[in-house]
Amino acid sequence: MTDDIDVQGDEGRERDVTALVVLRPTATVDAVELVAAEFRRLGFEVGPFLGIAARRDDPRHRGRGRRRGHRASDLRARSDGRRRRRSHRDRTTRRAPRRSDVVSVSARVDQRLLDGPVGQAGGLVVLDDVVSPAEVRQLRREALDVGRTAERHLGPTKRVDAGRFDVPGRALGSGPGGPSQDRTYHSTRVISQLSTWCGTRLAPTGGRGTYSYYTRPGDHLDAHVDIRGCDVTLITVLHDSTPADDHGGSLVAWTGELGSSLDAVRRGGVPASVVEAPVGASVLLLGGLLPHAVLPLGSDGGRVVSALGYAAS
Ligand SMILES: O=C(O)CCC(=O)C(=O)O
Repeated sequence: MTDDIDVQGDEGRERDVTALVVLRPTATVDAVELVAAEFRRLGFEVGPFLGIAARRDDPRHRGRGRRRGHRASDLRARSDGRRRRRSHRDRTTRRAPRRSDVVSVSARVDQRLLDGPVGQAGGLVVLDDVVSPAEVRQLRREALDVGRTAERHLGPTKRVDAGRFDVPGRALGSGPGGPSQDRTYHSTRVISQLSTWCGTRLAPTGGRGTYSYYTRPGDHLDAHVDIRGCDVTLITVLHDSTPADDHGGSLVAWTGELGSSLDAVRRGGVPASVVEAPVGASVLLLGGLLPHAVLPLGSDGGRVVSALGYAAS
């Protein structure tokens, strides 16, 4: 994500900070939405997008920008470091943002995911061969290391749209991946296998994944779907010392609510399935479409996972 986008800060007034998101020609609409979601998470109010350009290679938009006098270079920083100053005419003639562009791109991708093998299986599958036992050992070693400095994340659910802009309530430790996880995350073999499972092309959402640590009684992640730009998630279980007869700390998913708003799940009464994934196995889920959660950990044991997000196209 950071490779795709420049964010130019502008100090503004003390409580009125503005930021201009500048697309590189290869940035996707989902990447813009991901940045917007991150700003919302940080407590900023995000106004309407000033302009959204589809990828230059998107056939729907081929030639359009040129006819209108817009070039990809209008939307990116100049390589010599100077910023192009937009003329008054640019500002008044730039195509107005169309929410429908975003919705239609996302809807088509969502449909491809729903039609793919994982979608047809209810939104998730448990795989025991996509991450090899040797890779799992390396991830586990790295996770133990990162765990020493993992940050605690605590907070209640913040509802925004009963969907991908919501912030789920949580209590867990989290830390960034390292070289071992990076290798798995960006492995062309892994990406190609996951893409086949999902029935559409995937690419890492960002440069790095994370490790999550459910280690204290009550640690959990409330019902949510993953943020925009993170359409598919690969959760690899690296450690699980919770009692076999206790679902605390387990991943659960509302497969009957695939593609639905979170409100129904939050009202309660909708059955969830506990995902049985032993240590070493990976859960591949359509995290942007499938409501899921981690149940509060009981008083014994803990669970550590590697979490990798992928954008679908
Ligand atoms: O820990 C898990 O099994 C799931 C984590 C999760 O839901 C997420 O990272 O979005």
